[in-house]
Amino acid sequence: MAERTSRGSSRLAVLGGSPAFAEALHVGRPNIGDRARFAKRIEVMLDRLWLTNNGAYVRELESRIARVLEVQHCIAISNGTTALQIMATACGLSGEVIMPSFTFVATAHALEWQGVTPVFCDIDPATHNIDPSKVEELITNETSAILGVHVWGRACEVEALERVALRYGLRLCFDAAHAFACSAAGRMIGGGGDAEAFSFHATKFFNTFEGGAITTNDDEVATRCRRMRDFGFAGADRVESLGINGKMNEASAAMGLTNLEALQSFIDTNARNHSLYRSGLEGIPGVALVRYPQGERSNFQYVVVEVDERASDLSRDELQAVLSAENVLARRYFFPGCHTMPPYRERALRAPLPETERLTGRTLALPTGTAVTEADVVRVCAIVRRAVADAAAVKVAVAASTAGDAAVAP
Ligand code: T4K
Repeated sequence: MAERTSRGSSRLAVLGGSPAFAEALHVGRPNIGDRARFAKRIEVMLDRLWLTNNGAYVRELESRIARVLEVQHCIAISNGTTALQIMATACGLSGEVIMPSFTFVATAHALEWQGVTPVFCDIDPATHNIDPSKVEELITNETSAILGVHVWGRACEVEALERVALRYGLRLCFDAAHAFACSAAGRMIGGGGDAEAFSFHATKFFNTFEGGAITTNDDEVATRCRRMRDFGFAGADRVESLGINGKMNEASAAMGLTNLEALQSFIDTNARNHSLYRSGLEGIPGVALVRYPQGERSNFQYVVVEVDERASDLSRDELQAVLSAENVLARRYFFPGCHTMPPYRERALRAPLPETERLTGRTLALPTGTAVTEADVVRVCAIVRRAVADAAAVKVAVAASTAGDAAVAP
């Protein structure tokens, strides 16, 4: 990969210096395995004249993923949102489902699109995941399931959620979009609850361009998912259920097989970047890096900081503006929270979400992945450090540039 040209001056760009990066440094650049092996697979696919519909690459990918995730069934799907939808229907989710609001909006939309109402539950500020102790108060006669999200790839409290689900006879499913190759209490994420749904979107740790999968140890759920991703077909001309087109194509599966071969190198690069961020951000007041649990397997795909303005004297949004002026495009995942977005914002919350609301104002995802070099990380950390050190001047400059933007807005 070409070395990114970086420049920058001793002054922050927001204070009149030149940007540290000549080209944009993104969050979510794809991790891509060996190009020659991918190209070879595409040649074979073209020779085979088999492009989709449960092709050889899809079947190979499914069995390899099932082995990596130590789960009985893997059903490859066209994207993570469709995987959530098929999982929801295959697991019999109906009425209301309890889930966190602190997630990408696709988690809520997938349910709503199926005619299932998301009921938002607050999170545990220590884990950023659904708080099992707050689930019970949200359960009604309409509740059919709990849908946990392993945010940043850090596992939900699976056992505590299992206990609540068991006590009330609820289904338990997981959105594992962030959690490929991560573990929970020593077990690979993928075999939890009734089923788990992954995203293999381009920005995810493991990508198939667009793609996803449902994993489960339940034979019946697996059979239903397989049928439903193919219009409900159970054999030629035999439709046995409602279905949709959720099939993964062969080019995506070829990308998946290639990226699986490079999985360890992706983890190593992400772990290196995460550790560099940890040392580079150490001691900056009010900027806390979200850590991955010791003793678990992690993909380190998200470098997220929590900004506490009381200590940093800079808000998360001001820090984002500082980074943006340097051409570092940090993202406010997951702002502003699903419950504030249409159609959910029209509905009353069943219980307040104070921790969710606090956190959505504080988190910022910084660039990492195989496209981000050690030098990039060092430079980003230096910008953050300088921004907090110069907080008073930065605040004024950001406010002035925001006012300027507002003045030119149509
Ligand atoms: N559940 C959870 C918890 C999720 O996080 C997601 C997806 C889903 C479910 C649904 O799975 P999918 O149906 O997507 O498979 C991005 C992704 O589009 C989305 O997949 C992801 N979560 C979410 C967290 O992030 P945006 O709106 O931030 O996407 P976008 O297009 O702004 O791209 C993000 C960054 O990635 C940009 O800075 C540019 C960079 N990028 C993106 C693409 C597509 C690249 O450098 N190359 C690329 O090819 O949502």
